[in-house]
Amino acid sequence: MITAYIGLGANLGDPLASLRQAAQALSATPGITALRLSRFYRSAPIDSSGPDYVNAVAEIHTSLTATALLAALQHIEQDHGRLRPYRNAPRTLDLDLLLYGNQAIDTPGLTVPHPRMHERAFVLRPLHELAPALQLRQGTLPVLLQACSDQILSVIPAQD
Ligand code: A4P
Ligand code: MG
Repeated sequence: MITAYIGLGANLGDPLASLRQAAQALSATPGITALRLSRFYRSAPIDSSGPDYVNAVAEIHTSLTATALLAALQHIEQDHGRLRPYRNAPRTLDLDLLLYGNQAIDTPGLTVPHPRMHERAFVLRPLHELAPALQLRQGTLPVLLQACSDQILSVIPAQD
């Protein structure tokens, strides 16, 4: 079993509902167990456009290979009507494979750790909530969070 972290994001449609459904779909995927979900965060778009995003991170235990896990994420994205008109376009659901154990993967279709996660508060804050002691190649989560403290991010209250 590998511990993996998935970044969830959406800024079109009903983002909160999409993220909740995506977390349920992840839990229901064969080969994925023990899902722990962070709180939901509202965040201003980074290198992107449109309304604010809702973001969260999920920790899972999985027996799937990284490639099979990515395929499962893309399948869930498709179920949510994800269109890809251009890179970083607003989206109804984006599922990124952030970390897959401590493996480094660099193939044409998959780069892990996710190459931009260390500079994004909308990933680092929820990740820190789930795994405060986690270290990325670029540093500890608190140090990396300090470096992107200008990014606007707020916790969405649970009853929302
Ligand atoms: N791919 C390679 N590595 C991975 C990985 N680790 N996880 C490939 C997932 N996919 C990976 O992704 C394009 C291709 O990347 C996939 O076919 C897969 O084979 P995509 O999801 O179709 O395209 P994208 O989302 O436009 O690109 P990407 O790279 O996911 O974008 P980013 O960098 O993740 O940025 N601002 C806020 N506030 N919140 C957000 O969630 N998200 C983005 C997306 C930009 N700004 C944001 C947010
Ligand atoms: Mg993506």
